[in-house]
Amino acid sequence: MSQKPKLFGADYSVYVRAVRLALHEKGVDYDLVPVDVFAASGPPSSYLARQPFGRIPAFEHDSFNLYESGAITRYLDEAFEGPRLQPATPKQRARMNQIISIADGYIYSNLVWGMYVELVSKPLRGEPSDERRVAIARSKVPVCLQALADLMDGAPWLGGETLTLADLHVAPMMDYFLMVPEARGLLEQHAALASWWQRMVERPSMRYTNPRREAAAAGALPKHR
Ligand SMILES: N[C@@H](CCC(=O)N[C@@H](CS)C(=O)NCC(=O)O)C(=O)O
Repeated sequence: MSQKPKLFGADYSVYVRAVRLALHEKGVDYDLVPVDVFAASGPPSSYLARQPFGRIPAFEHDSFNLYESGAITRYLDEAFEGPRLQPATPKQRARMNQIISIADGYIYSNLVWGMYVELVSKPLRGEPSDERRVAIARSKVPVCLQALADLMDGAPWLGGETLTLADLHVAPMMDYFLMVPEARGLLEQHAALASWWQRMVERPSMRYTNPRREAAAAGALPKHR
């Protein structure tokens, strides 16, 4: 019998959340093993055997070790029963993969780090924002949102007619971005994208993996990263 997968990481991480969303959408039970990469002392040195770059998440299933969230979610989709989270045709799959690359290449750096971390997380910690970094990110935000809206092309989900790994990869990043005061107005300039976000937040997987909900339940403040 297959063992319960283990996911190493922390609930505040957008990449850990993307994998958790895939696990929840597939209906796969798993253990979340805490690893805090932002701890003052850094991740435990033993963790580097799982993820040599010191990032979260890492994953283990039946003695098979894997890191890189995109590889993990694709593995989960193919190795486990449950709803398919990758489209059937090469073109639709390419579109899904394109959106995941856009998230990794442009959305994470600009919407999460350039906007959320600089304008929400740092001020909460009493640190000044890096205005140069904010200016660069601010100029890229409309490009990111327009690209997502264009690629949706009128479909309900980012990658087409059904929920895919692309939605699960982008949603945790969008969640942080939307904590920036100006973000909601920017999103609402794209009606299809705003409707997509509404559909996403209503999913039980999104509610269950909400780091603010988990932090509140534990009586702590979220770490905001
Ligand atoms: N390409 C990696 C990215 C993972 C990643 O950047 N995780 C962040 C947390 S969301 C992290 O571990 N950051 C620690 C650091 O930058 O030192 C993946 O897809 O798994």
